[in-house]
Amino acid sequence: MKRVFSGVQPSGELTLGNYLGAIRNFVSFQHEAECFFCVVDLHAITVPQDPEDLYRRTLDIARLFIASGIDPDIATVFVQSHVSAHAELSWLLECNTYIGELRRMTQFKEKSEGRETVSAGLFTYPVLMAADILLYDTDEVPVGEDQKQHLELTRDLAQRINQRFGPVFKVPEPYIPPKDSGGRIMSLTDPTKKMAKSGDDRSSIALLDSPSVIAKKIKGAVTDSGREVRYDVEEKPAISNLMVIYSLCSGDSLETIADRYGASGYGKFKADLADVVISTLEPIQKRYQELTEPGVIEEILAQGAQRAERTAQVVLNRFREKLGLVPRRS
Ligand code: AQP
Repeated sequence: MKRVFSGVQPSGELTLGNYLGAIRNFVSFQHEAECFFCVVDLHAITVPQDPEDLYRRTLDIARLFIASGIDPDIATVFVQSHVSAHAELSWLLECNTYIGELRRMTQFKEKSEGRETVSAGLFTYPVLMAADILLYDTDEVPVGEDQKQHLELTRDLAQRINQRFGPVFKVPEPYIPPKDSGGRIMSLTDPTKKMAKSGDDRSSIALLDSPSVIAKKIKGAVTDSGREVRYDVEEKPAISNLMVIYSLCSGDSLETIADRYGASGYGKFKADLADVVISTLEPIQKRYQELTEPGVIEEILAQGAQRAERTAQVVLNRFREKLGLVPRRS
C-alpha cells in the first residue's frame, strides 16, 4: 500500500489556507494509502514560541486533524517530538547536505528577513522536514505550493544518499493541488501574500474563528477595482482568491460562481461567501469541542507515536547500518 506523510507546525492558529491546501487532502488520502500525519512541533521552535501557546496549539492541531475527518484508527496521528528518530535522522542527513543548498531556500530568506537574530534551526529546517518524510518510506507528500522547494531538497538528499550508500530511502513525490484548487490560498488583506498562521490576524480565517469573526473578516477583505466577480488572477487577484475559497468550500465551480455573482457586486458575493465558510467550519468546530475532554487527544497521540516509532526505527536503523554506525546491544 502507498505511504503518505505530511505535517503541520503549531506556529499559530490553524488557518483556512492550511485546511484547503493540505488537511482536506489528508482526509481523502487516508482511504487509499497508509498515512502518517504529524504535528511538527520541532519545526515550530525554529522561531521563538511562547511555551504555553506551543503546548496548547500542539494539542489543538491534533484535535483539528481529527475534527476535519482524519480517523486515528486508520491514519497514524502523532507529535513529531514524541518520536526521537526524527531529530536523529535529521542530524545524519545534515551531514550529507550542503550549506549552498540550504542558502537557496526561499522560505528561509522570507522567514529570516527583518529578524535581529536567526536560529541555526531555521536554516537547517528543510533537513528536518526531509527526515520527517524519509523516515516513513513515503511515496507521496500532500502539501501546499510553498513547500515545493523543500520537497525537491528531500528528493535530492534521498537520491544522493542512495547513490552513495546503496538503496536506503524511497524517493517521495509531492502532491500539490493547483492554485485554483487550494494549493495557495492568499491573505485576505494582501492577495500577493499567502494566508499564513503567523500573519496579521485580519489576513486569515482561523479554523476556530466564530461565525461573527469570520463574517467580519470576509467583509473587511480587500477587493480589486471594479465590481464584477470574475476569476482573473492577474487583474483581480483578491476576488479570484475569494472565489477559490468559495469554490472549495461549496463544491461549485469557478464558472458557476462567476455566473451567479458576476453582475451582483462584491457585497452580495462576500455575504454569501461568509455563509459558505461558516457552514464548512461549523461541523469541524463542533467535533473539535468534543475532543477537548481531558486525556482524549493525549491517548490518541500516545498510540500514534507508538505506531510511528515502529516504522521510523526500521528506516533509521537501515541508514545507521549503511553509514557504519555500531548498533547498541540490547
Ligand atoms: N495559504 C496556504 N494555502 C495553501 N496551503 C497552505 N499551507 C500553508 N499555508 C497555505 C500548507 O499547510 C500545510 C501546513 O503548513 P505548515 O504548518 O507546515 O507551515 P507553513 O507552510 O509555513 O504554513 P503557514 O500557515 O504559513 O505557517 P507559518 O505562518 O508559521 O509559516 C503545508 O502543507 C503548507 O504547504
